[in-house]
Amino acid sequence: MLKLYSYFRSSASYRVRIALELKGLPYEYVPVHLVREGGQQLKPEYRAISADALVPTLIDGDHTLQQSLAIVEYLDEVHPEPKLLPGTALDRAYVRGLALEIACEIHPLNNLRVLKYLKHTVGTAEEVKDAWYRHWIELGFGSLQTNLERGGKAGRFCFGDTPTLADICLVPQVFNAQRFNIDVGRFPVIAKIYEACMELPAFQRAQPGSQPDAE
Ligand SMILES: N[C@@H](CCC(=O)N[C@@H](CS)C(=O)NCC(=O)O)C(=O)O
Repeated sequence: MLKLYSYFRSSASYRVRIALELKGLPYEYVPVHLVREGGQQLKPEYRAISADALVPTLIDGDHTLQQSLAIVEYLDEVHPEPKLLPGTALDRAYVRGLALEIACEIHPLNNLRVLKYLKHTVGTAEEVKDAWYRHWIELGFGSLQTNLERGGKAGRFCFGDTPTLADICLVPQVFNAQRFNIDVGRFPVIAKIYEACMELPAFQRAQPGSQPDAE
């Protein structure tokens, strides 16, 4: 049985949960509370599993896997149906490009440890920190939407009519945006794809509110 160290609100964990659900893979859910007790990810027990103290971590047998995109691609290789990446090298590069726009250009700037550093070390006021959060999402969503339009490959989803790695990254990022009161309707292409994804039971089962540690 696969074991996933996750936090219900963690968007990187959410990516892996979507992939597991799309592929119908059962897994044990191990909650790591990122806020309680100063952050359970920082405790020695979890650091023994994840040196950089981040979720998700996927355990497959004797193997410990980190980094959500690497985990999703691993699952896609080992359990190829339904495929989460398209069939040609060019299309795979396109889909990975969309996914990485979110995973590299937006998400890391808004990670909890970055926000904590801004607040506690830099001394940033709460409203400035929130503005920072919204800034990077809005900037990133603007260019993501342009790239989706220019790419001309979107159907119901980012690439055609079946979900791919790009949708797996897009949905959790929209969830984060909504939490910070960003009007995602300003990015109609993204909003439409998000709605199409959320019609699928796999995305619904993976969403934060459906997790055992949801609050
Ligand atoms: N690039 C990593 C990002 C992992 C990550 O940033 N996880 C966040 C939750 S979404 C986390 O564990 N944050 C804890 C912290 O910042 O202390 C991945 O894709 O797995």
